[in-house]
Amino acid sequence: MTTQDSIDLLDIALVGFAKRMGAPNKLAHGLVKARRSVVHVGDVMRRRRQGAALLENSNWGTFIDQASGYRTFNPNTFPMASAAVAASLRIFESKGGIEGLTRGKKPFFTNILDAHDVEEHPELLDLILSPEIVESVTGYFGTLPRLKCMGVFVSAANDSTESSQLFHVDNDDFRQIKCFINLVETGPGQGPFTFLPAQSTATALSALGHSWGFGRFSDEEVASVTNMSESIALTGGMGSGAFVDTSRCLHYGSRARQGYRLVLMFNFMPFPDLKMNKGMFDMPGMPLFRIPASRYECDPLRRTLLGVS
Ligand SMILES: O=C(O)CCC(=O)C(=O)O
Repeated sequence: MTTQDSIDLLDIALVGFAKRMGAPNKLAHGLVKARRSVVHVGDVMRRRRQGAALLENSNWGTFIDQASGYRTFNPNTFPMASAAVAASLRIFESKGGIEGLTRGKKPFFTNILDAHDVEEHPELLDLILSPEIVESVTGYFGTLPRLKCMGVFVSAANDSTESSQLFHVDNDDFRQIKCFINLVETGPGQGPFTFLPAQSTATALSALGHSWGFGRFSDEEVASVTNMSESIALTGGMGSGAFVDTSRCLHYGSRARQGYRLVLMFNFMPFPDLKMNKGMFDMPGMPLFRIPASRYECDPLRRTLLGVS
């Protein structure tokens, strides 16, 4: 058993105890967050200081809107984006494209990126850890984030509407940022990532009687409490995309009915996050969690962003 496993067992026990004492789910998990923050207080303070220093002369700190929990962007917003898009497409082609796809645990949303690809294609981390992106996410969290996972995800044509193809919010923290970048021209039939802004989500979840935690909702349930014209689908050309707080914005994706969708997705979390170890590492098609950091041996900022120091 690793240290991480034993810490998770302790936190699982803490959640169980708090719930038995009558605490709501969100409060029970808030206790876990507080416990982890106390254990890592030195890192928490250091990340806050580093984040504040980074934002001192930055124009990006308010790029992601706090109230709505998202920000869309176009192919020209980030200087390093076109090189990262081109590298992602080379990786996809080198693995046989859509014909070569072996579907993973989630057959409709399969990551094809591995650690070797990240080492061979530095353009990916050049973008993800670029000042513009790091400062945007730091501004949203108010502290230096941790890059939790990344992937090049293929959503092959399918006829299912299940799991993350249904409206849900992610419950591995109270806030997080996922970035989705379209790698091919994406139309409404190709399963675009689709979400409701945080304000509409809060109204909808409270009308649905949903307290924080696990839950998936049909379109009809969400439509019964929301004006669906507020939903935003990330259709658009290569390099278009968005930052979305998937803990605060109801979302779904991969309802690819006509053709396939291909996205570069990466996920920044506050530190420490609330994730309980579910043994999802290294499963075929799941996001890449063990992101190679060897390139950054002399780069303390990027090592911190990757969670290795
Ligand atoms: O684009 C998709 O398939 C949805 C993915 C999703 O729900 C997530 O990453 O949280």
